[in-house]
Amino acid sequence: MTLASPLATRVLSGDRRALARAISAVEDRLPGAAELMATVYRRAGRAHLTGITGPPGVGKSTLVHALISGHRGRGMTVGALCIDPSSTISQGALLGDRVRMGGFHEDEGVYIRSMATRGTLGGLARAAGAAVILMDAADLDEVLVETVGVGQSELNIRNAVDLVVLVLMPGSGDSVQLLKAGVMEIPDIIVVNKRDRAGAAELAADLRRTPPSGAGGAAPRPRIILTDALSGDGVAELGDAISEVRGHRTEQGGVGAQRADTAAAVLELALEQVREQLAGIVEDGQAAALLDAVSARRTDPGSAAHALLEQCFGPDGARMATAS
Ligand SMILES: Nc1nc2c(ncn2[C@@H]2O[C@H](COP(=O)(O)OP(=O)(O)OP(=O)(O)O)[C@@H](O)[C@H]2O)c(=O)[nH]1
Ligand SMILES: [Mg+2]
Repeated sequence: MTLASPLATRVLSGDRRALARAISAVEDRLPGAAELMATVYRRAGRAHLTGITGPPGVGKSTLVHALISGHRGRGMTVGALCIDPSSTISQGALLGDRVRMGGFHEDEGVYIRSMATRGTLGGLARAAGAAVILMDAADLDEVLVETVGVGQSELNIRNAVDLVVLVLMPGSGDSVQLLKAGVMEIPDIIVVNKRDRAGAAELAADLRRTPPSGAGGAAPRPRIILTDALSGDGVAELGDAISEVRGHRTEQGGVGAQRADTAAAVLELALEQVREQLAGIVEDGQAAALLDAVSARRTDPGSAAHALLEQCFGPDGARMATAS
């Protein structure tokens, strides 16, 4: 028996130290991590999962802190996952400090975790997705996931959460342009934080006037909420908006929508695994001769790609991958 079984039992019973170990096991890809995930997944699906994203410094962590307080006030247990794709510092030193130091460290009802890049962005997304499932399975009522992100470079957490809140502030003009241009995925809710600062009302009016276009297709207009995360002004309204959107989602999101979400999540994981395996072959130098052949124009990139797939998955796997 590997580490999976006893650890899974402890995670499912709400043991926070077991949860921490389980997330590390997934991050480090320890033997048994996949089995652990397979076991806990069956028991997850009860928590409310909310993504909080936006450009650096707009007040995401402060807002997460305020939301945690609100949830605790209603007796909910809360998990917060703070992800920083730009940092490679692991566990704590920098990340999520604003939340971590916010006085929750002695509260058993709050579990806070930070995650930084260890390998690829896809690898981080995979680990984050798994951490969310573990926190959900560990009997936390609300799970908040903070990620830095603007436009297409953002770490895609949409598949890991039920809904996404984009946080902006007056002066974060670039991201507003990206949103309008349809470069950025349309969030469910847009928060104009730092409403105490000049330009907040104008930004909100601007967003209302010109709704984001593109990426989301027929997606409904996002709700726009103004907050001051430091004073807590507007945070209750944000909490209500999150509940409402979630309610709608549950009513409308039939099996079809759920299957589409599941398909996206599974596809992303599969692609990440394929990507990692292929990259491993290239990085190990096992494909050096092949790459040299392309450089010397003895073979073309398409044929080389097929040969690489063959090297990784054997002739049958490669044939399936390039059949279409
Ligand atoms: N005036 C004002 N300042 C705020 C507000 N919310 C957050 N801040 C301040 O803005 C700064 C950044 O806040 P954070 O919560 O760390 O922002 P963040 O988006 O999590 O930042 P990163 O995680 O580094 O991307 C801090 O100095 C906060 O105190 C607000 O509503 N009004
Ligand atoms: Mg932050």
